[in-house]
Amino acid sequence: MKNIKIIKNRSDIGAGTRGADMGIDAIEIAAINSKNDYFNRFDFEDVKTENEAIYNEIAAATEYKNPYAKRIDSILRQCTRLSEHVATNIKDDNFPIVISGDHSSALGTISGIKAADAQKRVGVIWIDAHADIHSPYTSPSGNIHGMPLAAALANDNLDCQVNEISEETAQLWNKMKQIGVPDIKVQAEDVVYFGVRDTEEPEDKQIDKLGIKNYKVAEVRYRGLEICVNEALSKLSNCDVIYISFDVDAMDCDMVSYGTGTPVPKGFEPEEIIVMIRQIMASKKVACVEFVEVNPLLDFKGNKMAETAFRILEEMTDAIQKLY
Ligand SMILES: [Mn+2]
Repeated sequence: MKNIKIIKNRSDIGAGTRGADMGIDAIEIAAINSKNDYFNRFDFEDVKTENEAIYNEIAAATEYKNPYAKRIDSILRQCTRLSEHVATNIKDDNFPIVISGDHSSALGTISGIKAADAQKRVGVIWIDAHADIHSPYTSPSGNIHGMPLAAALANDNLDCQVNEISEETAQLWNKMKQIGVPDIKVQAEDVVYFGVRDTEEPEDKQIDKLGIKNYKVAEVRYRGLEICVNEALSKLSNCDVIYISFDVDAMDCDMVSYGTGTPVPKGFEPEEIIVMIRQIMASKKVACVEFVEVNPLLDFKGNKMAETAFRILEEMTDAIQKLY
């Protein structure tokens, strides 16, 4: 049985709104308030953050130079650090559960999975309201939490270029693609989306061009969750390992909570996420999972988003303990 390792990555500098760095603590408080000793049961590691980049004048000057990839120098360091934590734990035969702030971290996690064994083909199941496949060349906001998949695929989508980026941004962005291993981490055919429903035009074109399958909420309900997850797993059957990236905004904000940076209605129910993740876990191919974008500062239902995330985390951990 693998030893579970919780990796706490309290970083929110890839988001446009502050507070996702507190998501981990909100999840821990959800556990404490339900008298659950979850966070005492497992080993954990804290990843050093760069969150001071928000206040630091030098970093602010860099932000001015990189408007289409805000705080990219700090995010590059943060993702590199997270990548090292993930790679070390996988090499030690641990099962890393990464709890991050904003979703830019996923690039670090994927890079770490690839760095642990570059020969292994990595499949990605991306459960999210957003496609996160912008590059600095296409992003309307310049927030890097919308870009991790583009960096992992090493695909800038230049056909849809909107922004003229600086030389500095271009160089740092290329370094983002080199974290962990110098090559691309994931092939487009090995990526599957669940629940993506809030995209911009350059992303739509890129998803079409790369042929990435998106299991929309309506399709999943119409065809059946089990059938869709089975189909996704068979699409990834040539992958040696699978990474699950769970952005809590995949869930329906009206039904669950607005405690996340970019809430979107008409998403999944928590129960659907639990069934989905349990079925993916049953493939016994999952090497790492990540939870992101819980922002308790935006939650007007108390701590509901973190409580929901914790419930999913517990179910998922139970599946890991039984199967890995
Ligand atoms: Mn996301």
